[in-house]
Amino acid sequence: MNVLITGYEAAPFYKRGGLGDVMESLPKALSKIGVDVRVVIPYYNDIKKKYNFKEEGEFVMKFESEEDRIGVYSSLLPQTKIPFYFLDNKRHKFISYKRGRDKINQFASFDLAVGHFIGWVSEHHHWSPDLIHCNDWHTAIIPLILRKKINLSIPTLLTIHNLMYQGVGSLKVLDLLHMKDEETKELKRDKPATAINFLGEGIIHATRVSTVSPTYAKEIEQTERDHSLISPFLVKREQEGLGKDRRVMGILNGIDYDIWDPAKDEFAFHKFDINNWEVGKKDNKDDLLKCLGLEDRPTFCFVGRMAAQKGLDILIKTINHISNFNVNIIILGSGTPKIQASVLKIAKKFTWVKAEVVYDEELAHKIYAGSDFIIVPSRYEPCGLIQMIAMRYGTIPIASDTGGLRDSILNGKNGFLFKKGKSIRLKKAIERALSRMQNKEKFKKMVERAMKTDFSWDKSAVLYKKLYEEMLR
Ligand code: NHF
Repeated sequence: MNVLITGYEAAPFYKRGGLGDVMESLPKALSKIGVDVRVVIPYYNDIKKKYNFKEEGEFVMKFESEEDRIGVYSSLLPQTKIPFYFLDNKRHKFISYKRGRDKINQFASFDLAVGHFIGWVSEHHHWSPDLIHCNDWHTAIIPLILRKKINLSIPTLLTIHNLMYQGVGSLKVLDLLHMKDEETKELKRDKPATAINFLGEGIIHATRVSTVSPTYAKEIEQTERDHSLISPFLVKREQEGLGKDRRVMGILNGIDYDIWDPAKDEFAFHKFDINNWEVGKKDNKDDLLKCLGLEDRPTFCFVGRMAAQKGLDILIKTINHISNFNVNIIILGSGTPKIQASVLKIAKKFTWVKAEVVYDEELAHKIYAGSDFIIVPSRYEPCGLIQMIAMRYGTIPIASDTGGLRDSILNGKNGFLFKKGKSIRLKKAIERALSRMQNKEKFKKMVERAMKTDFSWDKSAVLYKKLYEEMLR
Protein backbone atom coordinates (compact mmCIF):
# COMPACT_ATOMS: atom_id res chain seq x y z
CA MET A 1 0.00 0.00 0.00
CA ASN A 2 1.50 3.34 -1.10
CA VAL A 3 0.61 6.34 1.04
CA LEU A 4 1.61 9.95 0.46
CA ILE A 5 1.49 12.03 3.66
CA THR A 6 1.47 15.80 3.47
CA GLY A 7 1.29 18.73 5.86
CA TYR A 8 2.77 22.04 6.91
CA GLU A 9 5.82 20.73 8.76
CA ALA A 10 7.85 17.57 9.39
CA ALA A 11 10.64 17.02 11.90
CA PRO A 12 13.60 16.88 11.76
CA PHE A 13 13.63 19.07 8.65
CA TYR A 14 11.19 21.71 9.86
CA LYS A 15 9.36 21.62 13.17
CA ARG A 16 7.21 24.24 14.85
CA GLY A 17 4.73 22.13 16.84
CA GLY A 18 3.28 18.70 17.59
CA LEU A 19 2.30 18.12 13.95
CA GLY A 20 6.01 18.22 13.06
CA ASP A 21 6.67 15.30 15.43
CA VAL A 22 3.75 13.30 14.06
CA MET A 23 4.95 13.79 10.47
CA GLU A 24 8.29 12.24 11.43
CA SER A 25 7.18 9.44 13.76
CA LEU A 26 4.06 8.16 12.01
CA PRO A 27 5.83 7.45 8.67
CA LYS A 28 8.58 5.61 10.55
CA ALA A 29 6.06 3.43 12.40
CA LEU A 30 3.98 2.82 9.25
CA SER A 31 7.00 1.81 7.27
CA LYS A 32 7.91 -0.77 9.94
CA ILE A 33 4.57 -2.49 9.35
CA GLY A 34 4.94 -2.61 5.61
CA VAL A 35 3.26 0.57 4.39
CA ASP A 36 5.23 2.18 1.55
CA VAL A 37 5.04 5.74 2.75
CA ARG A 38 6.42 9.00 1.37
CA VAL A 39 6.06 12.53 2.69
CA VAL A 40 5.81 15.89 0.92
CA ILE A 41 6.07 19.36 2.51
CA PRO A 42 6.98 22.86 1.27
CA TYR A 43 10.64 23.65 0.68
CA TYR A 44 10.81 26.62 3.04
CA ASN A 45 13.83 28.90 2.86
CA ASP A 46 14.75 27.72 6.36
CA ILE A 47 15.03 24.13 5.07
CA LYS A 48 16.92 25.22 1.99
CA LYS A 49 19.44 27.21 4.05
CA LYS A 50 20.09 24.31 6.38
CA TYR A 51 20.09 21.35 3.98
CA ASN A 52 20.42 22.68 0.42
CA PHE A 53 19.06 19.48 -1.18
CA LYS A 54 19.75 18.58 -4.80
CA GLU A 55 16.96 19.37 -7.25
CA GLU A 56 15.38 16.23 -8.70
CA GLY A 57 13.32 17.93 -11.36
CA GLU A 58 10.47 20.38 -11.84
CA PHE A 59 6.96 20.73 -13.19
CA VAL A 60 4.76 23.60 -14.22
CA MET A 61 1.33 24.52 -12.92
CA LYS A 62 -0.99 27.44 -13.46
CA PHE A 63 -1.66 29.58 -10.40
CA GLU A 64 -2.94 33.19 -10.56
CA SER A 65 -2.27 34.36 -14.09
CA GLU A 66 1.18 32.84 -14.28
CA GLU A 67 2.78 29.51 -15.04
CA ASP A 68 4.55 28.54 -11.81
CA ARG A 69 7.63 26.36 -11.92
CA ILE A 70 7.74 23.97 -8.99
CA GLY A 71 11.10 22.45 -8.11
CA VAL A 72 11.13 18.99 -6.54
CA TYR A 73 13.83 18.24 -3.94
CA SER A 74 14.20 15.12 -1.85
CA SER A 75 16.04 13.39 0.97
CA LEU A 76 15.65 10.23 3.02
CA LEU A 77 14.40 10.60 6.57
CA PRO A 78 17.59 10.04 8.63
CA GLN A 79 18.19 6.40 9.59
CA THR A 80 15.35 5.20 7.34
CA LYS A 81 14.63 4.56 3.70
CA ILE A 82 11.59 6.84 3.69
CA PRO A 83 11.71 9.49 0.93
CA PHE A 84 10.73 13.00 1.95
CA TYR A 85 9.97 15.44 -0.87
CA PHE A 86 10.12 19.21 -0.72
CA LEU A 87 8.30 21.42 -3.22
CA ASP A 88 9.69 24.83 -4.11
CA ASN A 89 7.58 27.43 -5.83
CA LYS A 90 10.21 29.34 -7.75
CA ARG A 91 8.14 32.48 -8.30
CA HIS A 92 6.47 32.72 -4.90
CA LYS A 93 8.80 31.06 -2.42
CA PHE A 94 7.04 29.05 0.28
CA ILE A 95 7.70 31.02 3.43
CA SER A 96 7.06 29.89 6.99
CA TYR A 97 4.61 32.69 7.77
CA LYS A 98 3.44 33.06 11.35
CA ARG A 99 0.04 34.33 10.33
CA GLY A 100 -1.66 36.45 7.72
CA ARG A 101 -3.70 36.41 4.59
CA ASP A 102 -0.82 35.39 2.37
CA LYS A 103 -0.75 32.04 4.09
CA ILE A 104 -4.09 31.16 2.48
CA ASN A 105 -2.76 31.77 -1.02
CA GLN A 106 0.51 30.07 -0.25
CA PHE A 107 -1.14 26.86 0.87
CA ALA A 108 -3.65 26.95 -1.99
CA SER A 109 -0.65 27.00 -4.27
CA PHE A 110 1.13 24.28 -2.28
CA ASP A 111 -1.98 22.08 -2.34
CA LEU A 112 -2.27 22.50 -6.09
CA ALA A 113 1.43 21.64 -6.37
CA VAL A 114 0.85 18.43 -4.37
CA GLY A 115 -1.95 17.55 -6.81
CA HIS A 116 0.46 17.90 -9.75
CA PHE A 117 3.31 16.23 -7.84
CA ILE A 118 1.32 12.97 -7.78
CA GLY A 119 1.74 12.75 -11.57
CA TRP A 120 5.38 13.84 -11.38
CA VAL A 121 6.39 11.24 -8.80
CA SER A 122 4.72 8.39 -10.64
CA GLU A 123 6.39 9.39 -13.91
CA HIS A 124 9.86 10.17 -12.54
CA HIS A 125 10.15 7.94 -9.48
CA HIS A 126 7.77 5.17 -10.62
CA TRP A 127 5.77 5.36 -7.45
CA SER A 128 2.04 6.16 -7.33
CA PRO A 129 0.18 6.75 -4.10
CA ASP A 130 -2.94 4.68 -3.46
CA LEU A 131 -4.05 7.19 -0.85
CA ILE A 132 -3.25 10.76 0.21
CA HIS A 133 -3.11 11.58 3.91
CA CYS A 134 -3.56 15.34 4.51
CA ASN A 135 -3.02 17.05 7.86
CA ASP A 136 -4.70 20.19 9.21
CA TRP A 137 -6.06 23.14 7.24
CA HIS A 138 -2.87 23.82 5.30
CA THR A 139 -3.37 20.74 3.14
CA ALA A 140 -7.11 20.35 3.57
CA ILE A 141 -8.15 21.53 0.11
CA ILE A 142 -6.16 18.80 -1.62
CA PRO A 143 -9.24 16.49 -1.71
CA LEU A 144 -11.20 19.30 -3.40
CA ILE A 145 -8.39 20.01 -5.87
CA LEU A 146 -7.98 16.34 -6.75
CA ARG A 147 -11.66 15.88 -7.40
CA LYS A 148 -12.57 19.12 -9.09
CA LYS A 149 -9.39 20.30 -10.71
CA ILE A 150 -7.00 17.43 -11.38
CA ASN A 151 -9.63 14.76 -11.90
CA LEU A 152 -7.91 12.11 -9.85
CA SER A 153 -10.02 9.77 -7.82
CA ILE A 154 -7.60 8.81 -5.05
CA PRO A 155 -9.01 8.30 -1.55
CA THR A 156 -8.02 11.06 0.85
CA LEU A 157 -7.77 11.10 4.62
CA LEU A 158 -7.87 14.44 6.45
CA THR A 159 -6.46 14.38 9.98
CA ILE A 160 -7.38 17.32 12.20
CA HIS A 161 -4.66 18.12 14.72
CA ASN A 162 -6.27 21.31 15.96
CA LEU A 163 -9.75 22.41 14.98
CA MET A 164 -9.17 25.99 16.08
CA TYR A 165 -7.01 26.72 13.05
CA GLN A 166 -9.20 26.48 9.97
CA GLY A 167 -7.59 28.60 7.26
CA VAL A 168 -10.38 31.04 6.56
CA GLY A 169 -9.82 33.46 3.67
CA SER A 170 -11.25 35.06 0.60
CA LEU A 171 -13.11 32.86 -1.84
CA LYS A 172 -11.03 34.60 -4.52
CA VAL A 173 -8.40 31.98 -3.90
CA LEU A 174 -10.52 29.67 -6.06
CA ASP A 175 -10.00 32.03 -9.00
CA LEU A 176 -6.26 31.82 -8.42
CA LEU A 177 -6.63 28.06 -8.65
CA HIS A 178 -8.66 28.47 -11.84
CA MET A 179 -11.55 26.51 -10.50
CA LYS A 180 -14.49 27.35 -12.69
CA ASP A 181 -17.54 28.91 -11.19
CA GLU A 182 -19.85 26.02 -11.85
CA GLU A 183 -17.36 23.79 -10.05
CA THR A 184 -17.32 26.01 -7.03
CA LYS A 185 -20.91 27.07 -6.77
CA GLU A 186 -21.49 24.11 -4.55
CA LEU A 187 -18.98 25.68 -2.20
CA LYS A 188 -20.55 29.08 -2.29
CA ARG A 189 -23.98 27.80 -1.43
CA ASP A 190 -25.02 28.23 2.21
CA LYS A 191 -21.98 30.30 3.00
CA PRO A 192 -20.96 33.94 3.09
CA ALA A 193 -20.16 34.37 -0.58
CA THR A 194 -16.71 35.76 0.08
CA ALA A 195 -15.20 33.25 2.50
CA ILE A 196 -13.56 29.90 2.11
CA ASN A 197 -12.75 27.67 5.06
CA PHE A 198 -9.97 25.27 4.07
CA LEU A 199 -10.55 22.85 6.92
CA GLY A 200 -14.29 22.93 6.24
CA GLU A 201 -13.75 22.06 2.56
CA GLY A 202 -11.54 19.21 3.69
CA ILE A 203 -14.26 17.93 5.99
CA ILE A 204 -16.71 17.90 3.09
CA HIS A 205 -14.48 16.48 0.39
CA ALA A 206 -12.10 14.06 2.11
CA THR A 207 -12.98 10.39 1.91
CA ARG A 208 -12.42 10.06 5.65
CA VAL A 209 -11.80 12.51 8.48
CA SER A 210 -9.85 11.66 11.58
CA THR A 211 -8.36 13.38 14.59
CA VAL A 212 -5.68 12.63 17.12
CA SER A 213 -7.67 11.12 19.99
CA PRO A 214 -11.04 9.38 20.40
CA THR A 215 -12.29 11.94 22.96
CA TYR A 216 -11.39 14.90 20.73
CA ALA A 217 -13.25 13.13 17.90
CA LYS A 218 -16.35 13.08 20.10
CA GLU A 219 -15.79 16.69 21.13
CA ILE A 220 -15.60 17.69 17.46
CA GLU A 221 -18.81 15.84 16.61
CA GLN A 222 -20.81 16.77 19.69
CA THR A 223 -19.66 20.10 21.06
CA GLU A 224 -18.27 21.84 18.01
CA ARG A 225 -21.19 20.84 15.87
CA ASP A 226 -23.49 23.08 17.76
CA HIS A 227 -21.68 26.32 18.07
CA SER A 228 -18.64 26.74 15.95
CA LEU A 229 -17.66 27.98 12.53
CA ILE A 230 -17.01 24.42 11.49
CA SER A 231 -20.47 23.09 12.29
CA PRO A 232 -22.05 23.73 8.84
CA PHE A 233 -19.33 21.58 7.31
CA LEU A 234 -19.80 18.77 9.81
CA VAL A 235 -23.54 18.84 9.22
CA LYS A 236 -23.04 18.89 5.46
CA ARG A 237 -20.69 15.92 5.62
CA GLU A 238 -23.25 14.07 7.66
CA GLN A 239 -26.14 14.94 5.34
CA GLU A 240 -24.35 14.48 2.04
CA GLY A 241 -22.05 11.68 3.07
CA LEU A 242 -22.50 9.99 -0.32
CA GLY A 243 -21.51 6.63 1.01
CA LYS A 244 -18.44 7.93 2.82
CA ASP A 245 -18.00 6.93 6.41
CA ARG A 246 -19.15 10.09 8.06
CA ARG A 247 -17.82 9.65 11.57
CA VAL A 248 -14.70 11.48 12.68
CA MET A 249 -12.34 8.72 13.67
CA GLY A 250 -10.00 9.26 16.65
CA ILE A 251 -6.54 7.68 16.74
CA LEU A 252 -4.31 8.66 19.65
CA ASN A 253 -0.85 9.93 18.72
CA GLY A 254 2.18 8.16 20.09
CA ILE A 255 5.61 9.41 21.09
CA ASP A 256 8.91 8.41 19.60
CA TYR A 257 10.72 6.28 22.15
CA ASP A 258 13.99 6.69 20.23
CA ILE A 259 13.88 10.34 21.27
CA TRP A 260 12.02 10.17 24.57
CA ASP A 261 13.79 7.54 26.62
CA PRO A 262 15.26 8.44 30.04
CA ALA A 263 17.69 5.54 29.70
CA LYS A 264 19.31 7.06 26.59
CA ASP A 265 18.64 10.77 27.07
CA GLU A 266 21.80 12.79 26.38
CA PHE A 267 20.19 16.02 27.60
CA ALA A 268 19.08 14.77 31.03
CA PHE A 269 21.59 15.26 33.88
CA HIS A 270 21.44 11.51 34.63
CA LYS A 271 20.09 8.52 32.70
CA PHE A 272 17.68 6.13 34.41
CA ASP A 273 15.08 3.47 33.74
CA ILE A 274 12.22 1.71 35.49
CA ASN A 275 14.65 -0.32 37.66
CA ASN A 276 16.56 2.61 39.15
CA TRP A 277 14.16 5.48 38.72
CA GLU A 278 14.14 6.45 42.41
CA VAL A 279 17.85 7.25 42.42
CA GLY A 280 17.75 8.51 38.83
CA LYS A 281 14.96 10.97 39.40
CA LYS A 282 16.41 12.20 42.67
CA ASP A 283 19.78 12.93 41.04
CA ASN A 284 18.08 14.70 38.14
CA LYS A 285 15.92 16.71 40.52
CA ASP A 286 18.88 17.75 42.70
CA ASP A 287 20.79 19.06 39.69
CA LEU A 288 17.75 20.74 38.15
CA LEU A 289 16.86 22.57 41.37
CA LYS A 290 20.47 23.59 41.94
CA CYS A 291 20.72 24.94 38.42
CA LEU A 292 17.50 26.96 38.85
CA GLY A 293 18.27 28.10 42.41
CA LEU A 294 15.29 26.30 43.97
CA GLU A 295 15.01 24.52 47.32
CA ASP A 296 14.31 20.81 47.69
CA ARG A 297 10.51 20.61 47.61
CA PRO A 298 7.83 18.77 45.61
CA THR A 299 8.36 20.14 42.11
CA PHE A 300 5.68 20.82 39.52
CA CYS A 301 6.42 21.93 35.97
CA PHE A 302 4.71 23.28 32.88
CA VAL A 303 6.35 22.79 29.48
CA GLY A 304 4.73 24.04 26.31
CA ARG A 305 3.57 26.77 24.00
CA MET A 306 2.35 29.89 25.73
CA ALA A 307 -0.93 30.07 23.82
CA ALA A 308 -4.46 30.60 25.13
CA GLN A 309 -5.25 26.92 24.46
CA LYS A 310 -2.67 25.80 26.99
CA GLY A 311 -4.44 27.40 29.99
CA LEU A 312 -1.52 29.19 31.62
CA ASP A 313 -3.98 31.73 33.02
CA ILE A 314 -5.54 28.89 35.03
CA LEU A 315 -2.13 27.85 36.35
CA ILE A 316 -1.23 31.44 37.28
CA LYS A 317 -4.51 31.88 39.13
CA THR A 318 -3.83 28.65 41.03
CA ILE A 319 -0.26 29.66 41.90
CA ASN A 320 -1.67 32.70 43.69
CA HIS A 321 -3.69 30.35 45.92
CA ILE A 322 -1.02 27.81 46.82
CA SER A 323 1.72 29.96 48.31
CA ASN A 324 1.40 28.00 51.59
CA PHE A 325 1.89 24.62 49.86
CA ASN A 326 5.69 24.65 50.05
CA VAL A 327 6.28 23.53 46.45
CA ASN A 328 8.32 24.60 43.40
CA ILE A 329 6.81 25.52 40.06
CA ILE A 330 8.94 25.58 36.92
CA ILE A 331 7.49 27.05 33.73
CA LEU A 332 9.20 26.63 30.33
CA GLY A 333 7.99 27.77 26.94
CA SER A 334 7.41 30.69 24.64
CA GLY A 335 4.45 32.17 22.83
CA THR A 336 2.23 35.22 22.84
CA PRO A 337 3.81 38.31 24.47
CA LYS A 338 0.83 38.84 26.80
CA ILE A 339 0.99 35.33 28.28
CA GLN A 340 4.78 35.49 28.50
CA ALA A 341 4.51 38.77 30.44
CA SER A 342 2.04 37.31 32.95
CA VAL A 343 4.28 34.27 33.46
CA LEU A 344 7.28 36.51 34.14
CA LYS A 345 5.19 38.58 36.54
CA ILE A 346 4.19 35.60 38.67
CA ALA A 347 7.80 34.37 38.72
CA LYS A 348 8.85 37.78 40.02
CA LYS A 349 6.22 37.62 42.73
CA PHE A 350 7.20 34.23 44.21
CA THR A 351 10.75 32.95 44.66
CA TRP A 352 9.52 29.34 44.38
CA VAL A 353 8.25 29.95 40.83
CA LYS A 354 10.88 29.90 38.05
CA ALA A 355 10.07 30.84 34.49
CA GLU A 356 12.18 30.41 31.36
CA VAL A 357 10.41 32.15 28.52
CA VAL A 358 12.23 30.45 25.64
CA TYR A 359 11.90 27.39 23.41
CA ASP A 360 14.70 25.23 24.85
CA GLU A 361 14.64 21.57 23.89
CA GLU A 362 17.56 20.63 26.14
CA LEU A 363 16.11 22.29 29.24
CA ALA A 364 12.76 20.61 28.48
CA HIS A 365 14.43 17.18 28.75
CA LYS A 366 16.06 18.18 32.05
CA ILE A 367 12.72 19.38 33.41
CA TYR A 368 10.86 16.20 32.39
CA ALA A 369 13.55 14.14 34.08
CA GLY A 370 13.84 16.22 37.26
CA SER A 371 10.24 17.18 38.14
CA ASP A 372 7.79 15.20 40.26
CA PHE A 373 4.64 16.41 38.48
CA ILE A 374 3.71 18.12 35.21
CA ILE A 375 0.69 20.40 35.05
CA VAL A 376 -1.26 20.41 31.77
CA PRO A 377 -4.14 22.89 32.25
CA SER A 378 -5.23 23.02 28.58
CA ARG A 379 -8.63 24.47 27.73
CA TYR A 380 -8.83 21.83 25.00
CA GLU A 381 -6.22 19.34 23.85
CA PRO A 382 -6.60 17.33 20.63
CA CYS A 383 -4.01 14.83 21.85
CA GLY A 384 -1.15 16.41 23.77
CA LEU A 385 2.29 14.88 23.76
CA ILE A 386 3.90 16.31 26.90
CA GLN A 387 1.82 14.23 29.32
CA MET A 388 2.98 11.07 27.53
CA ILE A 389 6.61 12.19 27.51
CA ALA A 390 6.46 13.15 31.19
CA MET A 391 4.98 9.77 32.15
CA ARG A 392 7.84 8.02 30.39
CA TYR A 393 10.19 10.02 32.66
CA GLY A 394 8.22 9.10 35.79
CA THR A 395 6.74 12.59 36.09
CA ILE A 396 3.08 12.41 37.04
CA PRO A 397 0.64 14.49 34.95
CA ILE A 398 -2.05 16.68 36.51
CA ALA A 399 -4.18 17.53 33.50
CA SER A 400 -7.51 18.93 32.32
CA ASP A 401 -10.08 16.25 31.72
CA THR A 402 -10.38 16.83 27.99
CA GLY A 403 -9.43 15.42 24.56
CA GLY A 404 -6.33 13.28 24.37
CA LEU A 405 -5.47 14.03 28.01
CA ARG A 406 -8.49 12.00 29.05
CA ASP A 407 -7.52 9.21 26.65
CA SER A 408 -3.95 8.94 27.91
CA ILE A 409 -4.32 9.44 31.68
CA LEU A 410 -6.09 7.08 34.06
CA ASN A 411 -7.26 9.36 36.86
CA GLY A 412 -5.67 8.33 40.16
CA LYS A 413 -3.71 5.50 38.52
CA ASN A 414 -0.96 7.03 36.38
CA GLY A 415 -1.91 10.70 36.78
CA PHE A 416 -4.64 13.08 37.87
CA LEU A 417 -7.43 14.70 35.88
CA PHE A 418 -9.36 17.81 36.88
CA LYS A 419 -12.35 19.62 35.41
CA LYS A 420 -11.02 21.84 32.63
CA GLY A 421 -10.92 25.59 33.00
CA LYS A 422 -11.27 25.59 36.80
CA SER A 423 -8.37 26.83 38.92
CA ILE A 424 -10.08 25.66 42.10
CA ARG A 425 -10.16 22.12 40.66
CA LEU A 426 -6.50 22.37 39.72
CA LYS A 427 -5.69 23.43 43.29
CA LYS A 428 -7.58 20.39 44.60
CA ALA A 429 -5.75 18.10 42.16
CA ILE A 430 -2.41 19.49 43.38
CA GLU A 431 -3.51 18.69 46.95
CA ARG A 432 -4.40 15.15 45.87
CA ALA A 433 -1.02 14.78 44.21
CA LEU A 434 0.86 15.99 47.29
CA SER A 435 -1.01 13.65 49.58
CA ARG A 436 -0.30 10.73 47.20
CA MET A 437 3.36 11.66 47.28
CA GLN A 438 3.39 11.33 51.06
CA ASN A 439 2.25 7.73 50.77
CA LYS A 440 5.55 6.37 49.48
CA GLU A 441 4.30 2.91 48.46
CA LYS A 442 1.26 4.20 46.59
CA PHE A 443 3.27 6.92 44.90
CA LYS A 444 5.92 4.43 43.78
CA LYS A 445 3.20 2.30 42.18
CA MET A 446 1.80 5.33 40.42
CA VAL A 447 5.17 6.38 39.00
CA GLU A 448 5.93 2.86 37.81
CA ARG A 449 2.52 2.56 36.20
CA ALA A 450 3.09 5.87 34.42
CA MET A 451 6.54 4.83 33.19
CA LYS A 452 5.16 1.56 31.88
CA THR A 453 2.16 3.01 30.02
CA ASP A 454 2.67 2.20 26.34
CA PHE A 455 2.48 5.27 24.12
CA SER A 456 4.58 3.87 21.31
CA TRP A 457 3.64 4.81 17.75
CA ASP A 458 3.49 1.11 16.86
CA LYS A 459 -0.01 0.78 18.31
CA SER A 460 -1.36 3.88 16.56
CA ALA A 461 0.32 3.00 13.25
CA VAL A 462 -1.61 -0.29 13.19
CA LEU A 463 -4.86 1.68 13.55
CA TYR A 464 -3.91 4.06 10.73
CA LYS A 465 -3.03 1.10 8.52
CA LYS A 466 -6.42 -0.45 9.26
CA LEU A 467 -8.13 2.81 8.41
CA TYR A 468 -6.18 3.12 5.13
CA GLU A 469 -7.14 -0.47 4.24
CA GLU A 470 -10.78 0.27 4.96
CA MET A 471 -10.60 3.32 2.71
CA LEU A 472 -9.11 1.31 -0.14
CA ARG A 473 -11.69 -1.42 0.06
O1 NHF B 1 -0.84 16.53 20.03
C1 NHF B 1 -0.19 16.79 17.20
C2 NHF B 1 -0.62 17.91 18.11
C3 NHF B 1 -1.49 17.48 19.27
O2 NHF B 1 -2.76 18.29 21.14
C4 NHF B 1 -1.83 18.64 20.16
C5 NHF B 1 -2.22 19.85 19.42
C6 NHF B 1 -1.66 20.03 18.06
O3 NHF B 1 -2.91 20.72 19.91
O4 NHF B 1 -1.26 16.02 16.74
O5 NHF B 1 -1.31 18.83 17.35
